Amino acid sequence: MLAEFPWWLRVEHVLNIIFVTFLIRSGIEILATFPKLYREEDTPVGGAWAKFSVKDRPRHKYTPIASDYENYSPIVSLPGSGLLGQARYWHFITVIGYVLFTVVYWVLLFGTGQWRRYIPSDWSFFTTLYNDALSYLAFQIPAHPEGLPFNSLQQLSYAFVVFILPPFMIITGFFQSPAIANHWPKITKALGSRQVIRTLHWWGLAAYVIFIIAHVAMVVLHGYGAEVSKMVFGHDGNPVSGGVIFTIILLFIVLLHIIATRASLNRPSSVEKLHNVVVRPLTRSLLKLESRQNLSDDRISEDHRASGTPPNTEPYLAMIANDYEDDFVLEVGGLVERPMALSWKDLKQLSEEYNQTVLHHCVQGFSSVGKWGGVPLRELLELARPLPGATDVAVLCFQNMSRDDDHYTGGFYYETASMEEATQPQSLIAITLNDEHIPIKNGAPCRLRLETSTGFRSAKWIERVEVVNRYDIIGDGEGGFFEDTGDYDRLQTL
Ligand SMILES: Nc1nc2c(c(=O)[nH]1)N[C@H]1C(S)=C(S)[C@@H](COP(=O)(O)O)O[C@H]1N2
Ligand SMILES: [Mo]
Repeated sequence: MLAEFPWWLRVEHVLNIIFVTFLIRSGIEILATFPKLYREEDTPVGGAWAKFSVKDRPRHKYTPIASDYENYSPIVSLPGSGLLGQARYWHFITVIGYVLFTVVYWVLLFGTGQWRRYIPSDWSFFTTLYNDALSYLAFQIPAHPEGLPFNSLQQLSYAFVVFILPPFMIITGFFQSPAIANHWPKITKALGSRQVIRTLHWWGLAAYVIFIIAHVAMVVLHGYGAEVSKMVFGHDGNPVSGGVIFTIILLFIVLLHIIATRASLNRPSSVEKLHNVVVRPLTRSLLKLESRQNLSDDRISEDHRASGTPPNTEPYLAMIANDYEDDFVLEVGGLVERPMALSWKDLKQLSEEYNQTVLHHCVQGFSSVGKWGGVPLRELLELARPLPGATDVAVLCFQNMSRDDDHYTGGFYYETASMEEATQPQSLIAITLNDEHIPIKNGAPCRLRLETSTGFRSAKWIERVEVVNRYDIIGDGEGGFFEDTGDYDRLQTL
């Protein structure tokens, strides 16, 4: 029964090639935007244990994270050219299919007894394994045990990629989601926290790549036609037609990759639409996972790394230079019963020493731990009393990206959040970082913190909070600066 391959297992094999290659290419693009791996929870300049970068960079103390981007070729990454938003769309579209597929595959394997194909049933397996390894080292192809289509070494590596690697990648992948990681901070810590999880996910990628290289090499070594015939007809009896048909299937998969790459480069909004249909139900439900972080103070990063360049106008600089406790006012207005103008001191008083020590997840991959003090947004909203019909909260910034930041073009930075998100317990208008005024680079005098999303939604240098009944008429209508310009999702909970 195990000598031949049932039809569903052959279909599964093709789907697996599609899913895994899409995940690998888009995953490499995601890695490329912060091509470094860390052992610690945070990501100090110069502290990486691995770098996948060819660029030479100036060694300033303050290096903008945006300059870390690598633009890999579309041959290795999907879609190439450092398009992180598009790469994330593909990664998440694929992962939804991949998770469902893995579940169906396992159910079929266990339901039909085909799992015995991969999991050895007695201890003599290890003697066979040793002998088979010796055979390979002597450049001889080991014999198959009776009734099985592959030898012990193949069996072991298949067991690894079928039963161990997928759940490992799914868990380490999902725990990179800020919504998930920050809702279960203890599990996150037990897994080693943000950067260790990211590193583990990278090792999984390496394992997939090594497996694929070895697997393809073995197929060629054992005889391409006969081997792929098993994956077309279920047995090795038709090496010629099997070889031709399988090659056509592979070419079709290459075509899928070309179509996906071109779609991202030429019609990014159609990929976004596909993403919204497939992935939004998940990201929307992740919004229900409130951030429950209360990290211990000894985890606070020495330097909370920054992304983006501060506003560069005279009024802003004068305000900062003149100790803004009296000069700064945060306006809270729009669709509210009681518009307010709050000074830094007012905010300080309203905050009643409220603090949250939390892990920051930049969409590129860097992380820091900071203790943010300020006024929970829902308390501010309770004071301002949103009018009926209010749906979203917009925060508007002093910073204009074209004017202030060499890495970007576009207008004023802003962000919006649904009422549901804005009123979560750790959605915060922050005025202090680690008990001090927020440093300029991290958003002085005041910033938003949205702990269930990736970092770009936590707008810095804000001057106005505006309650609105629609956000599609602000900026380009996508809900925020990077949503407008960088193909990111407003519900960036993954
Ligand atoms: N106004 C403004 N806010 C911003 C940004 C920016 O460029 N401008 N960068 C965002 C990004 S991409 C991240 S990761 C976080 C970084 O916060 P930090 O600098 O305190 O680490 O701020 C976000 N808020
Ligand atoms: Mo970021």
